[in-house]
Amino acid sequence: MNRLSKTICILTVALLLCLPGLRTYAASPQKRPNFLVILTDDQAPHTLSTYGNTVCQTPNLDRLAKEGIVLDGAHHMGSWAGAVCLPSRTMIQTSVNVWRTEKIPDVRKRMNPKTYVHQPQKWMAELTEDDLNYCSMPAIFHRAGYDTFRTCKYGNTYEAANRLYAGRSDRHWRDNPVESSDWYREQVMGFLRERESAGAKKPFLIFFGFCQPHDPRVGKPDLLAKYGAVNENIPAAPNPKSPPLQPNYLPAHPFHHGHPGLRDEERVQGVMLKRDEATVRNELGREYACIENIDIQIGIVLDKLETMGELDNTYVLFTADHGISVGRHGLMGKQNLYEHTWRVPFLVRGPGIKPGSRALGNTYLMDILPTLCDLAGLPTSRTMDGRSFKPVLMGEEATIRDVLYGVYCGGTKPGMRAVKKGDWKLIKYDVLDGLVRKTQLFNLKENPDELLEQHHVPTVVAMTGATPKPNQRNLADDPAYAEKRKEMEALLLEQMVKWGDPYRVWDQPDNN
Ligand SMILES: [Ca+2]
Repeated sequence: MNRLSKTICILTVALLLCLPGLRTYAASPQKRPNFLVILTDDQAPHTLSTYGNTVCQTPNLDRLAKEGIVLDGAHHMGSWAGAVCLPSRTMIQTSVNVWRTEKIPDVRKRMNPKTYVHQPQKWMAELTEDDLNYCSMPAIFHRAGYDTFRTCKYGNTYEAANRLYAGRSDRHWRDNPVESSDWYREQVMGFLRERESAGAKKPFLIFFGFCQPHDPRVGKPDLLAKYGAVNENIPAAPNPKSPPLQPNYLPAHPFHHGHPGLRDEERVQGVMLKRDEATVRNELGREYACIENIDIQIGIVLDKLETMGELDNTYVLFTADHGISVGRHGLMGKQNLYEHTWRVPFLVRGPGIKPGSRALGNTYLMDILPTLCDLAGLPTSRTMDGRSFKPVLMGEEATIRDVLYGVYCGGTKPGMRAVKKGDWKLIKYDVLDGLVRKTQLFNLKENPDELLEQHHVPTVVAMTGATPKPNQRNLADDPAYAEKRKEMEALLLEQMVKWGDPYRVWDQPDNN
């Protein structure tokens, strides 16, 4: 290199270092964000104060909501099995839609704790780019240099992706449920303490799951007492300290849900087929006791992240695998498409998110993975059906889609379908070999709790203390809304075609 070339080279380097953007990059490359994805098992948004609950106390989740964004329109897409967890959790890990999850050959495969040896490096190495799990949550973030860790339940969850987390500490959902939430928290704390002592520099992705408030909702004694609930020997009269009935409580659903023998509707410990006030209020007390305990565990982890100086560089997401009824509409389970069950709570805190913000979002759980990729600056994959809602989190958009589609067909076929657009929602039931064929049409702005004719019955009003307005009912057969129903019916069919729904309900054209 001659003198002139050297001079030009030095001047060029000096000029580049003077450019503000490049100088910043050269001095300190931007730190990549961490992710803490918190997932509860069977929790309706309505259990949190940020969604209007005035009884269940969750100060740590309230803080998360206050310091981040709350989504009012987060949904799971549905299920083809009574175990709604299974497709839901598969959608979270892979971002494929509900019907595609059904076709995954090993989707029902379970971990056997007696023979399981965790070998994530081996399993990662065996993946080819054609494998769906190549673009699963743990695989993508592992390849991107993240330290991935998972603690959650095994059983009714997607094993082929779960085993790809570099660190894994799972246990069965029925294994000592009263202290399970503390146990899951301790697994995360152990992971964080190890990172701390090792001086770990890699960014992390932690998948932090709980197996509550799923039944049996075995609460700790002090929290049960606080919510006037007991685990056993439920009194015939309601405990006055137990939570009040929900405004859409019913003593029975007006028609059969279509899944005979369904565990969640018939065999929940302490509930079984009972829907009386004392039983439902006791179950709500048990549920709230479990949720407050979960909140305590989340608080401990968030405090630890703050102490480690990691909290402000971490996206903390809180959601559930689906909602649940617990007495609303006379149902107990998660196998329906009312708002309490179709929707999920969704809170996010992290870099760039305006504290105290709120948006509709219109998201599915399968959107989580592309969103995490987007937030981490990683490419998404063509295998994903979900889409990033980062623009919603950053306050740039209110929603990422206009229309939402929901499925339940774990019982008799074709089952239930729902579609929602704007204020309007349609649900159709075609079950028990044509014995139940029903349509419901709701204006959710005027009737957010999806009240039915049965909610107007004086004995029900006396129990809930909520007097419905005349138009707070199913509008499907009201001639004034015939056009709206027609429009929503067409929209439902369009969505069923779009997502590859293999079934049609009785009044839709045959798809053969
Ligand atoms: Ca669940």
